[in-house]
Amino acid sequence: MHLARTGVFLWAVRSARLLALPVQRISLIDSKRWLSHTPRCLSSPFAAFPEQSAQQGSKVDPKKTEKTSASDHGNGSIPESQFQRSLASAPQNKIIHDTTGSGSGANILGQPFVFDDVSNVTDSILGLVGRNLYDTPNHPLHITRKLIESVFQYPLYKNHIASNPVVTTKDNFDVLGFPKDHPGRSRTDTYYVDSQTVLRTHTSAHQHAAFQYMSQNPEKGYTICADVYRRDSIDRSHFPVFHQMEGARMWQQYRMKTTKGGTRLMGQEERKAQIKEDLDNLPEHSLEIIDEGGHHNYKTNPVQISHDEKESELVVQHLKRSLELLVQRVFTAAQEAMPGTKQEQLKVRWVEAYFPFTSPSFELEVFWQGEWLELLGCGVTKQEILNNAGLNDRIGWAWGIGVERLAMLLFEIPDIRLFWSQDERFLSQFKEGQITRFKPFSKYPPCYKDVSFWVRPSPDGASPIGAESSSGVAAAAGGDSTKASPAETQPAAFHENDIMEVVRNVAGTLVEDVKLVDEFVSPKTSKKSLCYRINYRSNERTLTNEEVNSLHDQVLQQLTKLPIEIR
Ligand code: FA5
Ligand code: MG
Repeated sequence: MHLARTGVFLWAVRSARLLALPVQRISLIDSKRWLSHTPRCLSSPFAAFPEQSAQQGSKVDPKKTEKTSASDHGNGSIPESQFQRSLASAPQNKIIHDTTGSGSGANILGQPFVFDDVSNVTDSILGLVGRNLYDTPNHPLHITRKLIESVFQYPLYKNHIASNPVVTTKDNFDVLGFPKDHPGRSRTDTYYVDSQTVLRTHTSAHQHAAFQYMSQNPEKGYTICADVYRRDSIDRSHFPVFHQMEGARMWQQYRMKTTKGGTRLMGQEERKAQIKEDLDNLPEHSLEIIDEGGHHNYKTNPVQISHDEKESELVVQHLKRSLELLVQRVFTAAQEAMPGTKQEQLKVRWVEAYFPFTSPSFELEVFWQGEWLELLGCGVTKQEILNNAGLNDRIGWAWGIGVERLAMLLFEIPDIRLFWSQDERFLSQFKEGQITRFKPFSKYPPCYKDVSFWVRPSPDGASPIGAESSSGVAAAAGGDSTKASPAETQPAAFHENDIMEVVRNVAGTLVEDVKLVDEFVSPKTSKKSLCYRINYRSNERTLTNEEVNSLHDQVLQQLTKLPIEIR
């Protein structure tokens, strides 16, 4: 990475120093205060916005605490079963079976849930809920979060965190405009607690609540940091729980005093001029950016019908420049921390994207370890979503960034599993407000094991393999619905994520990656054969043969429950 010593560089250095300043303390609102209904679970964690730095405890939107489906028994018409009651005092974040053995449920962060046919959360995933790594001082994710917050700072931006990942499907999908058949809603991509409740797949699940908060508060933007959950592939840059940070900024038409003593609404032209002024006030930067989307394709990535083209374009420019400054800021901080080290020129590019809740939409990618790595998604917020939160007079942008992706680049952490390490050799390397290069303690040997099986022919064109986006990221948060054919949302005979889930459940962080290494169709039976290679490798120690054999036997045993035929 090479960053020129320009005026912008000085700006970045100056702002990097802010890291050392005491940051605004986020005061947590007691989430129980936000609970106002008792649906099928004994009580609900569906807080409008459980934690934020302002004392807004009374501003809960009653609509947000209603379940939406006809199967909602939130009025208490269904009596609580003994099992439901017992879950309330059961150990947290573990699947509990009822005495008949036919029902199950869990107490997730103090909230009891009875599972239904749609539930697919597992013990291994629930075991990771509530670790709050992004809120643990001296953890690289916390340091990265603070670095991002220092770019999007109070009082212009309010910095929030949201520690309870259990949200309604309404908040995670419906209010954001996800079509009913969006692949992100499928059980192969998303962890369902029950049919109306998921472990959030993205921080955008809190967007509506944050917008409502903004409709009553003076800040012009916000950030939210949280853990998010996706059933996804297993490799060094994907983990089923990761962290996101969401940001938004908006401009408002507002009432101004006139010379005659009355007031008038500041019109769209003035708002446009304000965006232009704010854009001009953003510093220039010296990053090399590839931006073919400078003139983006209006057919596939349109300006919204209700928006003025020029105004939307200004919002896009402000969005892109703000995020480019973030990238420059982050990498300047890294360079500052490691003076004298030879760093490669940072290559960054904008590509067009699709999200149900923004238009136009973009993704920012950086060149990392020989390939383009997606850092974030963003776009101009859909006006309908703003209007639904009472923000009819605003226009604005939003983004969502993968915190690990940034932290891996910053600290040179080579494997996403390391963030979950409780090994002191990892944890002791990081200090609040400092960027230091990770020193691997040792590279332990890999142990490869293959598993081959036949898959049943798929129903009507459903893909037997994961419905992945072109960027290799699951569509759970709306990434690439354009690229997944409608058939992909039908239940496939087999989904790759099911294999990943089995491996994860048995071996957790002891598997580095799982790759498809062979695929063929038998000319005789027309059945498809797939071979996956599992790389058992710990970041912390050498695994013994015995241990790996036992893990692999358990994986094979668990795989027999899938609609596949082990060869
Ligand atoms: C979203 O989640 C959108 N909610 C982002 C957004 C917000 C767009 C607001 C527009 C407006 P996406 O699925 O692309 O988008 O995820 C955002 C980022 O999370 C990705 O760019 C990537 O950096 C990170 N990410 C996605 N999946 C994983 C994973 N399995 N492991 C680690 N990081 C991931
Ligand atoms: Mg994406």
